[in-house]
Amino acid sequence: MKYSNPVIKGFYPDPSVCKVDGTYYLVCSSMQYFPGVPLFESKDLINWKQIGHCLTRESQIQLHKVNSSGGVFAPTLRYNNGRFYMTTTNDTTHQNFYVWTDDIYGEWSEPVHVEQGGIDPDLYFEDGKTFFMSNGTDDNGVGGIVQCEIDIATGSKLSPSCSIWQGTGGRYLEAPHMYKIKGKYYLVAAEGGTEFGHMVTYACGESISGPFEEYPHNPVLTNRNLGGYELQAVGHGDLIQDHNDNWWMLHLGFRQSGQWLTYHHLGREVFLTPVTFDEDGWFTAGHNGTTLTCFETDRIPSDVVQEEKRSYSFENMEWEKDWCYLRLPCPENYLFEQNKLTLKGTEITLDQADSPTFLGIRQKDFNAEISCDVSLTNGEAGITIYMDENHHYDVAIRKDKSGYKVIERLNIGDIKSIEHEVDLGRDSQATLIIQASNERYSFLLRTDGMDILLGTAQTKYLSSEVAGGFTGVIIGLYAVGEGSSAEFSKFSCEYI
Ligand code: 6LW
Repeated sequence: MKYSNPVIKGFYPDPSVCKVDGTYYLVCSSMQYFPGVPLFESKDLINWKQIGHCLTRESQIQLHKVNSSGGVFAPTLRYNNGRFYMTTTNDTTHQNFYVWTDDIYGEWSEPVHVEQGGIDPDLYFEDGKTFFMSNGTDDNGVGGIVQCEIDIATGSKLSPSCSIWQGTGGRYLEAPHMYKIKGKYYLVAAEGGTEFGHMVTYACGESISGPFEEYPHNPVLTNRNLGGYELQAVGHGDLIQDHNDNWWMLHLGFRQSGQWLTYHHLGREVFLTPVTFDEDGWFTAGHNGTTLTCFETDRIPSDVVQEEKRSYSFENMEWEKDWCYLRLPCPENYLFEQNKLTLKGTEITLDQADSPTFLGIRQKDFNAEISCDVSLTNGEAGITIYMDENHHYDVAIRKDKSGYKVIERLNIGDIKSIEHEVDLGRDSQATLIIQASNERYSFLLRTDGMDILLGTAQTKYLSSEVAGGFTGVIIGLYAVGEGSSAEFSKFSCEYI
């Protein structure tokens, strides 16, 4: 059968995967968004369904006023002795921790902290022992992939932290994962930075703490030499063996836009690439070490169909699984009713690295039409195409002394500008529409059955290359202004 990449679209970076009783589970990083660490399941590695989040309580993750692209960095998901473990870093507080659950559909534990620094922690279980790895600096000040043994019940270190591998010389050695395959230890990591030079490298050894011999043809996976190809920045992968013992890698990458000096704005997404071991115990990945938009493979049964939901509405989404907040939300400001959402604004605006009243979903594809009926009492409420507090485009209803208006506002770095206003007079409600393409967003107002184009803006200015950071565009419904309240209904996001 043929399958297409990405297998999970939109801002879902740094995937990590494990398999339990024939089901695959996957987690991603989530930075400043709450709940943290989206959790998915799949029966075939191609169709993934979100089943929840690992970090659902304030006591598990400190996100208050964290910087954008701070907060929750790359997680690792593992299963041992009937228990799931998810370990990650709060990059803002520089803390590594893990949470656990015995019920993958239930709540996760309070955090257990590990006193080893660095990012991208990994857990590896063997013969009753637990090894913890991250990228950073060891107890002697040596950099690289750093490892110690921990007590899994308490998180306390049972051995000093030692740097066990320094990578192949690429910048930003990160994302370490340890595996034991046919008696040998494989240390897989990412290098090159999570951008166009990203790559997966690995080394192999007889002992868990090395020495490790580098795979002679590293990087084993990278698209860095495929200039004009849509899929770029592939790296940061986790290996998994399927039901028929075939090996795969789930890893991140992005889809680029533009021709020269390309960019990406939908964030880093999840890709699936076949992995093959040779007789000497080395493995190769993908098509000559690259990832393709489409793989034809007989490893996946031909009756498996890759499905994709293209149409999203209040009716077919779940508030708790599909939507996310910025940092720590104030629950009183969100009222969920069947097919209707009421938001109460505060004085916190979208331009602050704080928690404005905001509820969003990832933009999963380039071409889309988003629309929503918004009705306002006071203040301002609408839809934002949001990258971070300094990079977002808003279409909203706003009340001022002369009555209600629809506005289109662009917020690009230091430039914050209301580009267009349409007077609604005493009418406090409107249908707001955003049309998205690879290169532009168009903002419209529908009134009396007519669409009025307010303006357009380039996707480029919301890209990671312009805004910086590790996130992707989120489609947010928001309200701003102390005492303001707005009702949202008939929300629709159709991918075209
Ligand atoms: C993550 C690091 C990376 O922790 O990006 O792709 C960082 N690599 O491994 C943030 O997602």
